[in-house]
Formats: sequence, C-alpha cells, structure tokens
Amino acid sequence: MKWALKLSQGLSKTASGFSLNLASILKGKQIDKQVMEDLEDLLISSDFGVNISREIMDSLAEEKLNNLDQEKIKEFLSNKITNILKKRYVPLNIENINKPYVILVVGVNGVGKTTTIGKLAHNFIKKDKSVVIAAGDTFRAAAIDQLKIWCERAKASIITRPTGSDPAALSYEALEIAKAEKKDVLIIDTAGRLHNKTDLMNQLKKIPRVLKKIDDTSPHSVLLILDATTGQNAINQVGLFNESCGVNGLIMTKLDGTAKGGVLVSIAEKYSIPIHAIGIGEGIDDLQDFEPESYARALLGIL
Ligand SMILES: Nc1nc2c(ncn2[C@@H]2O[C@H](COP(=O)(O)OP(=O)(O)OP(=O)(O)O)[C@@H](O)[C@H]2O)c(=O)[nH]1
Ligand SMILES: [Mg+2]
Repeated sequence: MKWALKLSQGLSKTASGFSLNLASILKGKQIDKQVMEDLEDLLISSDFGVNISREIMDSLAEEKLNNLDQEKIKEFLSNKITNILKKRYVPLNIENINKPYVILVVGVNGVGKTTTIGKLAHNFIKKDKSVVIAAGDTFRAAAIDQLKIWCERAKASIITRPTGSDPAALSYEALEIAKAEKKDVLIIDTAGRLHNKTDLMNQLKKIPRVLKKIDDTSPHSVLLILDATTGQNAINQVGLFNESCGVNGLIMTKLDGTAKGGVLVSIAEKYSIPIHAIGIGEGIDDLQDFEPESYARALLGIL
C-alpha cells in the first residue's frame, strides 16, 4: 500500500473525529465568539496543545474569514500545523561520524521499542548499511527472543547476554564488537521503564556513561520511542526521559488507528527535539520518515 494512503488510513480516526466536530461547530452559523471558543476547544481536545491552539485561533482571527467554509479552515489549519512540524522534521543521519553510529533506544513499557528497532535495522540494511543490535533488555528472556526474531527478519546481527546481565556492561561490549567489526550502526535495545521510576532511570543513565569510555561522541542518538495511543502522557515522557538521558531524537509509533494523532503536534511545539520517523503498523516496512505536510493533511482528513 502506498505510504500516503496508509498514513491517512491510520490517522482516519483522528481525522474523522475532528471533521465531525468541525462540521457541527460550523453548521449554519456566522463566525462569532461562541464558534471561535468551540473551535479552540476542538483543537485542544484534538491533542494539539493549549499554546498551539491559542496561536492558531489568533491567526485565524486575523484572517477575518467571513464565511465558514470547512475546507478553507482545514487548509488554514493544515498550513499552520505543517509549519510547526517542519521545524522538527530531521531524518536520522548516520553519516559523518566515526563508525559505528550508536543509537540507544529508550522508552516506557510496550511503546514499540523492539519493533521499531527491527524496522530501523531493515531500513538501514536496505541502504547497504551493516547493522548490529544489542539485546539490552536483559530483564526478560522473552525480550531477547523477540529481538532475535526481528534480527532474523531484518538480517541484522545480534549481541546477547544471559537474562539478568548488566545492560550497561552489555552495551559496552557491544560497542567494542561493533567497532572491531567495522559495523555502520549499533542499535541498543533497552527494557521499558516508567519515566517516573528514579532507580530504573538511573540505571539507564549508566549506558551512555560507559559507551563514552570507548567513544566520547556516542551514543550519537538517544532515541525515545513514543506510543501515539497514550496521547498527552507522551509529553511527560519526553520531558522526563530527556532530563535523565538527553534524548535527541523521537519516533512515534502506533499512528495506525489512533484517535490521538494530534499529540505529535503538541510535542513538536513544546520540545525542540527532532522527530525522525513514525510507525504505522506492526510490519517491517511500517516505519517511515516523518513528512510534515502529508502528516498534517492526513490528520485533518484532507485528501
Ligand atoms: N499497530 C501498531 N502496533 C505497533 C507499532 N509498533 C509496535 N507495535 C506493537 O506494540 C506492541 C509492543 O511492541 P514492542 O516492540 O514489544 O514494545 P517495547 O517498547 O519493546 O516493549 P517492552 O520491551 O515490553 O517495553 C507489539 O505488539 C507491537 O507489534 C505500530 O507502529 N503500530
Ligand atoms: Mg522491547
């Protein structure tokens, strides 16, 4: 299926909810104070965030639209949202560093870290990059097995240690091996953890610290995976993971079928952290570069 189509299907729940509400707000009325308030509420409840919603309403007021054409308002919103998202769209660039490019993948439980690693590895390997993956989620045997399956699918190599091993020690060894084998990319999986659990967050901090003993420019990417279905909670996750381990890239997963696709917009406004890609399915080909304009249009249901 074509990517743009898949994206708009994935976001269709967000888009249809938005369109229905927009239609009922605009039905047969003049733009008055009430309509403007309802519109602002709609933007906020669509997860765009209070600041953005305010800003959009201010510029909408300046437009002095006298006719409430739904499509016109959608186009206007789409342009605004595209501009906000454009500031954050930065593809993951693994060139121009001493090999390997090290990606440390972090996030809350079940957001899609391991799956995204499989998809990322697949995308790199398609571009003829060599990839090794470290099974840093040593808490559960099943986590290692799951990663092994993804490595087979993507044809990436894997470095594992027994369940219960220290993830930081494993990461250190993995970087030594990846360096010796001249791999292009090392991706480190980690166990999911709640962002408000200080002990687990401290354990995570140890990984970049030990990697820096081998290469002080690593990890080149501390990649936070966010699950779109968690809505506004994703915003807190960015803040706390960022404080603890200096997140410098984001990927949002599960944008297929969520009604909360708008949350990416509030994250883009609140944090100046690059958004590299989005996940719209469980398959290996379901991770794509994040493209602001098509995202904004899909979000609002503009074909
Ligand atoms: N629909 C959909 N499902 C996804 C996507 N990404 C991941 N998943 C699913 O989400 C579930 C959890 O994915 P994992 O990759 O195991 O998540 P994780 O963050 O590694 O989980 P823990 O290691 O337990 O913290 C799996 O069933 C995945 O198939 C996506 O983009 N869309
Ligand atoms: Mg996992």
